Amino acid sequence: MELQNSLLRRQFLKNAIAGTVIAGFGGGLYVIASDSETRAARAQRLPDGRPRLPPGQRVISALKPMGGEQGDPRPSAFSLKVYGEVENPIVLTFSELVSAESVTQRSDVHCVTGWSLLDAQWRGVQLRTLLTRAGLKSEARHVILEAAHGYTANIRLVDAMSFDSLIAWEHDDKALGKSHGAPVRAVIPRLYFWKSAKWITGIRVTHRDEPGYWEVRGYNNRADPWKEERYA
Ligand SMILES: Nc1nc2c(c(=O)[nH]1)N[C@H]1C(S)=C(S)[C@@H](COP(=O)(O)O)O[C@H]1N2
Ligand SMILES: [Mo]
Repeated sequence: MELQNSLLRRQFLKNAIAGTVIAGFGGGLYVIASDSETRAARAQRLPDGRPRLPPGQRVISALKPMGGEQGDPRPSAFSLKVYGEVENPIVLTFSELVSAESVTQRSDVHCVTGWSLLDAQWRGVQLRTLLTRAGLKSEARHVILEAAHGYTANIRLVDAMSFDSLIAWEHDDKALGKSHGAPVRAVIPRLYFWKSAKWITGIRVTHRDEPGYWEVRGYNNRADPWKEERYA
């Protein structure tokens, strides 16, 4: 079943690159935005000189639900642990999380299946704010994002500490939808979107790396879209 899922995703990617305009994955059909938006994004540059649109990506016009086993969406049921290689492990309720120093940021989303969403707006707290509050130990090297039903995504500490890595509860001025991770998800814009764990429950800091849900199923451990690190 997992293998089949992987193969489907690969096929989807080939079709997306070949220019199929309607694609089905994760329970939905959607139209890939016009080629002109894709061309425009490809011509833009990020402040560090990289093209805005990573190779092999096409622009779509709204965030698409990509599936996954949903967690409990009620804020009252939410709790987030920050633990592992930290000096002071913390547990936050929803109201404690949203009263932390929150930020509103726009960032682009890049899905390994070949779609990108430009200028998604997120409200959340920087992951680095939470990690700094818990106090990183000198052994800390990796962060394991833990979610409902055992989903995990591993990211390197440097990616976790990036200014644009967020723990978010709003997308485009609305509370996250159930299928998009309600009440709270991670948003790690520098990496393919599978690293952005929905229905997040824990942030575990480790010394050793621990490949996550997709990483043990053939996806790349680092997942840098500009290097097309799609598969292992
Ligand atoms: N908990 C959890 N988070 C997850 C997933 C999942 O299955 N479970 N899927 C990932 C994948 S593969 C993608 S592409 C994005 C999709 O997010 P979206 O449904 O909001 O577009 O969420 C990621 N986060
Ligand atoms: Mo994905």
